[in-house]
Amino acid sequence: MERTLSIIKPDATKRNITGKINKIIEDNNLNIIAQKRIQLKEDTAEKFYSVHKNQSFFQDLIDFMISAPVVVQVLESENAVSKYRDIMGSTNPTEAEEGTIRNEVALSIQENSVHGSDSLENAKIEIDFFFTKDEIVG
Ligand code: IDP
Ligand code: MG
Repeated sequence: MERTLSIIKPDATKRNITGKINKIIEDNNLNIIAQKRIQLKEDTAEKFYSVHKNQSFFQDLIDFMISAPVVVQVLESENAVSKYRDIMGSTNPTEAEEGTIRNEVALSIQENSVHGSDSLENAKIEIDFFFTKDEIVG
């Protein structure tokens, strides 16, 4: 079994579609074993996305991520990391396959509704970034 970090982003919490996204997650047999709605602060968002700090879109991304609450989640299944990346679809929703979350609900390359860890190593780091051990009930 693997665990991965998911974030339901502000464009989705603002549109009241967190349940719709959770249904896609659960219909694909990923188990939501931790979940909380939080308001990111600028410094927290900057730290979480620090790998992108030299990208032209960095400040826009941070402003977007703090523009409304997010829902952070831990998902568990076999191959959870790559499985969730498949279910999310491509970063740019115009390139995301039918049936993926980003194809179904994302608005743009920035407002693309969900984050998912991109490797098992990063999944562990990102889960620890948001959750204590006792908040995760597998
Ligand atoms: P990912 O979320 O599919 O892993 P990353 O390349 O890690 O994509 O980028 C992180 C986030 O930054 C994206 O999900 C999106 O919200 C935003 N982003 C990525 N590329 C662009 C861009 O070219 N313009 C605006 N925002 C972008
Ligand atoms: Mg990424």
